[in-house]
Amino acid sequence: MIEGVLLKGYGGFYYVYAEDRVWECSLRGRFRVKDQDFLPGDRVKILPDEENKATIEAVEPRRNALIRPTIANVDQAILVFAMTSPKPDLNLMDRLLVQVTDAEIDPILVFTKLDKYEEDLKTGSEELTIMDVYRKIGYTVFEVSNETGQGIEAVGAGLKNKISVLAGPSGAGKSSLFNALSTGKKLKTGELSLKSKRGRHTTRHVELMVCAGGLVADTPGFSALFLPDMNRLELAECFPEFAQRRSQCRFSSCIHDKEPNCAIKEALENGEIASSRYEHYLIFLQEVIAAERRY
Ligand SMILES: Nc1nc2c(ncn2[C@@H]2O[C@H](COP(=O)(O)OP(=O)(O)OP(=O)(O)O)[C@@H](O)[C@H]2O)c(=O)[nH]1
Ligand SMILES: [Mg+2]
Ligand SMILES: [Zn+2]
Repeated sequence: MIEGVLLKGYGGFYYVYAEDRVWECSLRGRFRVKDQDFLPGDRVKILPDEENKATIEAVEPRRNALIRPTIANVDQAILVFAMTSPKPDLNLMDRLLVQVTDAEIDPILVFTKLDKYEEDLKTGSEELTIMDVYRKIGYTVFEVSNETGQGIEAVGAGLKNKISVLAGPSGAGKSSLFNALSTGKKLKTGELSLKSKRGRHTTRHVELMVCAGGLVADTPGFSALFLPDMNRLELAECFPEFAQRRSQCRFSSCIHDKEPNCAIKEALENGEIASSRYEHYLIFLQEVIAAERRY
């Protein structure tokens, strides 16, 4: 038996990546009754029979599972935002960071359209300093051009042997990044076409794809997000620059809003915490408090 990762289920078959190839698998009888339980990202054991065909014999317990997109065992989320056209929506970026951190998934920030941004600068556009703000907090930040390939290799180096999900607003360059990362080795996939002979398909299939030595899922863009169920203290935990300073607040229950002697507000006034981050924190805090009241 060999170990692999489920890429997708489609048309009654499951496609599993193992030993550097994709296997078309069917389920052992005992799995068949609960086959909706399989998600892309599930770690499975398969038994090959003929060439490229196998049966799934066992599935490991999941480490985590995202709801949208539905993928299990996600190691990292690559949050993709354009540096220009469109300008990054920092509220959405901070929201995504909260969601990902709350799910205990590592966030990576990739700023795209570096080529366009550099062109903009020549015509006197304002410099974008936000990348350094996020670097200073401790996030992993990349600046890339999917057009010229600048910075792409560095992003690819972090994908090896991991399950990654691309997320971010529409037009940010997620699919372009995926393509830029995929150049080079093309994998033999056999029957992996998503075109169904049985007619139109409205659901967009979630699938993992082999990319830069790891597995990556592209997702459609979105413009709004709701925060996960969390309490106010958990929210502050999702802001690393707050979490580091929290013990210096006068009250241990401080939510860094109206309380006196708050270390977060002091850091804000000293310019050690970015005002956009604190502003978004307050917006999210109101949402979390409103949600708490509903229960
Ligand atoms: N100049 C430049 N254009 C880019 C870059 N990355 C993406 N684009 C362009 O931006 C547009 C949107 O790119 P996509 O990759 O489709 O964006 P997406 O995030 O996948 O968008 P959705 O699938 O709608 O969520 C396309 O016209 C790309 O050619 C880049 O690094 N530089
Ligand atoms: Mg896309
Ligand atoms: Zn405080």
